[in-house]
Amino acid sequence: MDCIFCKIANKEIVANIVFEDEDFVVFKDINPVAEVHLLIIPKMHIGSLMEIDMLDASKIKNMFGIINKMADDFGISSKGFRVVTNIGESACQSVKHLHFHIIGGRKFGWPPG
Ligand code: DGP
Repeated sequence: MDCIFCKIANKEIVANIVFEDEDFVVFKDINPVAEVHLLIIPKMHIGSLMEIDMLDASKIKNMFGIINKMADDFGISSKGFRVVTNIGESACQSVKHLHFHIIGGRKFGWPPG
């Protein structure tokens, strides 16, 4: 499968990886929209959140724990940060491999554009 995030997970292409365990990789987004802009992906190819059943509950819990740890480690948890996953065309999902954006370091507006 020609998936850029699978290639990052498999180290076939370079990314600025800031965390990795058996199931997940966290790396810096190539087009950051804030001072801190990370992406967490499962190493397994999952198309979007709509296919979350491919991950068992303990791994999903682990993933959110990693998100919180990243927010702590990058100093954005105290002031607040945003976790976003885009699903499908209307939401502008450009990479069809499940990823959560972890974004912080500035004040955000609501609703999002
Ligand atoms: P989304 O629109 O939710 O599918 O966001 C995909 C994000 O992935 C987007 O913010 C840019 C980022 N991205 C795409 N290709 C690469 C890449 O090769 N390396 C890195 N680090 N980020 C990428």
